[in-house]
Amino acid sequence: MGYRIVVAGATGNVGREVVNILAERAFPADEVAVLASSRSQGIEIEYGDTDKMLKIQNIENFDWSGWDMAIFAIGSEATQKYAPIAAAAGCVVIDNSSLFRMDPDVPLIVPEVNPDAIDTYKRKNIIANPNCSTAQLVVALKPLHDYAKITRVVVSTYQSVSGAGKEGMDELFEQSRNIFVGDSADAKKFTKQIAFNVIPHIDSFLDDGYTKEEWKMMVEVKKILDPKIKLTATCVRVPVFVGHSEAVNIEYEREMSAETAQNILREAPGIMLIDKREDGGYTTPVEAAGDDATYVSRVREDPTVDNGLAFWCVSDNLRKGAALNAVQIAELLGRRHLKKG
Ligand code: 11C
Repeated sequence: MGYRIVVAGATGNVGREVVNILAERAFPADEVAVLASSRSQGIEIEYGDTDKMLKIQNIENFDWSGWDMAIFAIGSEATQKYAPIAAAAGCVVIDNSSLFRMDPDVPLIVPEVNPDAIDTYKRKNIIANPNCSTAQLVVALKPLHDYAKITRVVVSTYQSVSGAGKEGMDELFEQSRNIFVGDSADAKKFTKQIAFNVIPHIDSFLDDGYTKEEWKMMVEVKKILDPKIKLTATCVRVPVFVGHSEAVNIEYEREMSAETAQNILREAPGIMLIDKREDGGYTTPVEAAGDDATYVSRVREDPTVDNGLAFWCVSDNLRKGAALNAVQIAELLGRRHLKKG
């Protein structure tokens, strides 16, 4: 016997990936329900590369009882409305939005990093999935932190437009084409032209001058990995369709040589170390897109601080940053708490 699992927001960038990844990983599902708004009701979508087709159901009148778990990719506003209804009906919600991440009664999980934290999920029947830029970072930081405690992280991100949804991808495509043919490049989704440009602004501004995206990295790393880690971030949108990159600078309590870090990362779960100190001996977002791994390259010591280390890290933001991590949480939940068969 397998699970009855729901994907809410199955027509969006992340929801589509969730459906593909469930099929790809042969998630033990007896039944998969795909939900979206009434606009998409009745549309048929493929269950990955299988022959199976799934019909979109209207989330507004969906009956959540009898479903084991639901992966939500519908944004904070709709999550606020539907997650409590699903959770109260006994369907465990694995939520991609930022709504519940910092709720002390909701575990925020990256399975390679803090699997044990899932054990408190029953407090609300909700489990949160972190922000994409946090997920790949903690996968890389965790094994290094286990060896020599991290005290401070300075991270600069280079985030793809798919993080801003389909509208973000469409805007990069249309602006690039318009500029080529000499038309205007009006910004709609982003605050400035994104084609052939970079924008040092993701999500809304906070009073202290940081953006919410930067704040999320700071607080989520503390919640998932270690509240003692101090982190400062600068989050930048770049004209890349899929794949977030991060330049990471770390200070440790004790010495961490580049060679030790490379050896640790080579063995670490979820990490692919591609670090040849030669032309092209590193990974870029184009190569990471479509893959599950978090790629780490350019590992080197930082001689300007005590026990400093720097590296470059790239991952598919729609997969490890969102859909894959959510499916891994569903698998973890099944293994630890909702055993079937
Ligand atoms: C971006 N990281 O690239 C964002 C998208 O809190 O889940 C995901 C936002 C979130 O724009």
